[in-house]
Amino acid sequence: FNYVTAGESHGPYLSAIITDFPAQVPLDQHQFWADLQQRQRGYGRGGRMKIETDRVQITSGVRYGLTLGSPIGLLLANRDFANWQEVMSVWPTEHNDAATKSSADRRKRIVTQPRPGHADLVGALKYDHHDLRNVLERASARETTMRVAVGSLCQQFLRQFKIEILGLVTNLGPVDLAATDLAAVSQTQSQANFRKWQQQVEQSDLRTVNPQTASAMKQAIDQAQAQRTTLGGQFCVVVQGLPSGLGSYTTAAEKIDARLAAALTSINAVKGVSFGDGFALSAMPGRATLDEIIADPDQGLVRNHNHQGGLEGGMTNGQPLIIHGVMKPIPTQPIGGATVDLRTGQAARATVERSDVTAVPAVSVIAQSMVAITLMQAFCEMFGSDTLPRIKRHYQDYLQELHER
Ligand code: EPS
Repeated sequence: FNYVTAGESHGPYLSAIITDFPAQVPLDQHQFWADLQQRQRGYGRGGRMKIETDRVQITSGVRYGLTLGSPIGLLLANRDFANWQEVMSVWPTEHNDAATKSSADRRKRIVTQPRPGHADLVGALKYDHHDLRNVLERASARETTMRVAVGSLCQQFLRQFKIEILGLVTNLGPVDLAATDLAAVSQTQSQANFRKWQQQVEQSDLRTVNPQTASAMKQAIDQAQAQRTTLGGQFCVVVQGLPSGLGSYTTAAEKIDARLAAALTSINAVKGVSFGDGFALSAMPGRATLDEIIADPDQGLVRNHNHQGGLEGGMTNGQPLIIHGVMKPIPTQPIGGATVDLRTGQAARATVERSDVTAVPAVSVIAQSMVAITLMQAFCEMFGSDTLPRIKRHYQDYLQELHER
C-alpha cells in the first residue's frame, strides 16, 4: 500500500489518501483517536496544541469498522484556520490583491526573513516564492498528524499478527534515560509485559519509562523556556513479535534498514538514525558484536544477544527491532536567529513563527507511526495485500515452513 498527505499548517484541512490497504481489517476508532492524541500531548509544546483536537475523520474506504480494500480517505479540519482565513485563503481576496503596503502585509502576514534551520530559504529559492509562508506552511510538522493517522491504521493491522511497536524518549537535552531502563523495555520477553511498558509510556507526558528521568526532563524544558531557547533529544522505537525475513538482501531498494532509515529521517528535524548498538559498534571488537546462533530444543534457532537490533543483511531476523533516532532542537528561537531580509537584502532577525520548546515526545509517536507504515509495507509485499484472512493464511504457511526446517 502507499499513501500521500496534503495540507498546510494553518490551511483549512489536512488530508491523506491511502491506496491498496488490505480489505477486511477491523479498525477501532477509539484506538485511532487515542494514537492521534498521543502526538498532541507531550510536555514542552506551545499554544497551538491547545487549539487543535486531532480527531481525524475517515471519509472513505471503511464501512462498519472494516476496511473495504478501496482507497482510504482521511480528513482533519485545522481549527486554527478560523484565525487564518484571510491569510491562508485558497482564492484571491481583497487584501492579498492589494498593492504591497506594510499594513496590508501585516494582514497577509507575509514572511521575508527566513529562519535558519528551517526549509524557508532553500524552499523559497527552489520554488521561486517571495512570501516564505508558501514554504513554511507545508514544511511545518503539523503534516505529521496525517502520518500518525496512517500509522495508527498500520499498527491496527500489525496487531493482528501480534506485532507491537513502541516509540519512547531516551534523551532530552542534557537528560538521558538510563541504559538499564531502556534495556528493560527492549529485552521484554512477554507480550503482556510489553503492553505494560506501552501503557506507561502513553501515560507519561515525556513518553519515557522512568518517572524520575521524566521530571528531570521537565526541569530541563522549563529551564530552556526560561532561557528562551529550545531542546532536542533522542528516541528509540522497539518492535516486538516480528517474523524474520521482512525486507531483502537481494536489492538495495528492498533492504528494510535502508527503508526504515528513510522513513525516520523524513520526519521534520530528525538528523540521525542507528540500529541496535549503532555507533557504539565501532568501538567494539568484532567478536563482541555477534548475535550468536543457538539451537534451542523448544524455540528453534535463537540468538544470545541483540547487538544488531533485529536486522541482518537488510532483513528482520526475528529478534526485537531496535531503532534509535535523534531530533535536533527546533530551530525557531524566541529571540530569532540572524538572517537576511530577502526583500531589502539587509541583515535582520528571523521571523518567529512558533512556540514549542521541544517536540521530542511527539517525534517518538511519529517515529512509531513511520516504523509501522514501513513494516506493514514490507509485510504486505511478502504475504499479499488483498484481504486480511488471506494474508493470515500466507503468514501461517511461512511460519510453518520455518518451524519445519
Ligand atoms: C510547527 C509550528 C507550531 C507547532 C506545529 C508545528 O505551530 P504554529 O506555527 O501554529 O505555532 O505547534 O505543530 C503542530 C501544529 C502540530 O500539530 O504538531 C512547525 O513549524 O513545524
